[in-house]
Amino acid sequence: MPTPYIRRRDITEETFRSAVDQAKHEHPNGWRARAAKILGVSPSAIAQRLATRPDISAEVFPHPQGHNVAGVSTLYDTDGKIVSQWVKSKAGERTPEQWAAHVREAFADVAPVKPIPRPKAGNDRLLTVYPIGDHHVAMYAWGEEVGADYDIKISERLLTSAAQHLVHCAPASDTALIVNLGDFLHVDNIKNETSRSGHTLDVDTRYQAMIHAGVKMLRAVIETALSKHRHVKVVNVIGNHDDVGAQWLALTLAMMYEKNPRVTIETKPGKFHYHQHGKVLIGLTHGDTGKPEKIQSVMAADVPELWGATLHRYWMTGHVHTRRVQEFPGVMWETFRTLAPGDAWSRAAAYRSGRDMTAIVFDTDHGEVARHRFDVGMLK
Ligand SMILES: [Mn+2]
Repeated sequence: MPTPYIRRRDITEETFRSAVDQAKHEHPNGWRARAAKILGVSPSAIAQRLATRPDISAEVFPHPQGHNVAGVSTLYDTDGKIVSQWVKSKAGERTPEQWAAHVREAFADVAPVKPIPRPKAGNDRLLTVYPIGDHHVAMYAWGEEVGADYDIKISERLLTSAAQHLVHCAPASDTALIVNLGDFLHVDNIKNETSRSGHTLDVDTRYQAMIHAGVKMLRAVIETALSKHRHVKVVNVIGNHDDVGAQWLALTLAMMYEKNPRVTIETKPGKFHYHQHGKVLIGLTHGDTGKPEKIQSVMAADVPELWGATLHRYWMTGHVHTRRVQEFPGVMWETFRTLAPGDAWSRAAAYRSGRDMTAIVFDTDHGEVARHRFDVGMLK
């Protein structure tokens, strides 16, 4: 009776392995023929199948160490018993299965990038702005001296927690604007100084540790925002602590997200940035280059067309680590607090401020319509 033809790929690895085990148990000397019977295939199909399985073929076809079985020729008698067999082996060549195992091993500790699905619903009338006040990553503060500890780890926990809370509270506005208001990085060179004034700073601790943590934190904020908002725009404002750092930070993020159509990283040079949302115009600058009285009219001078096309205009600034809101003709000025505590220098200079981060929601026609706040105390 002819053996029914079964394609080798129709037999699962599990079925094949268990048939081989059963056959070896029942007929230790004629197990290949027995396995062929169990599976309803020809004995040569078993031999071919074994040749594709280096782990099993290593057990059954003796061959030199470091070689792989490249092929097997078997001569059977009329009872299905093996009369003779050629085992062909090849040195050094890896099977596809071995390559796959090597690749798996090499990438074992790399966490897979999870694509963040585009939110299904979105409100195109709304814009949510997440201003990040002077975060001073790598600033060191000694709690006993200034009232609260601060280092790289604490700064990361604070910012990622605040972002998660605020994104959770925010409406599903189509667009999110994440604004690093400047002084995101505490030091600007390996001498632990600012670039312009050369102030010596209290630092935790190495430049490379700071930039690793800084990029990681901003990435976490962006990706949290992507879970709620269809489009995320990021502006990195240059501060007086990160004249140089803010520039490479923007380029780094721009390259990181260049293939993601849902993320826009502003790379326009200069210290003043503008974002229009319907009748809303938002100006962004650190605030170290002039008092609000001087800067407020810069908006009309820089972007007269946008000034003319809008009704609700806002400046968002950092630098002073304290909340101040001031209304000028045609534009509001606001400075934001920071999540970071004061360092020894600012405490000695008698600066005292609350610590928080906010998310502000704007409507295309009516300007600011809602505001959410994360207080540092909420972390505990
Ligand atoms: Mn500053």
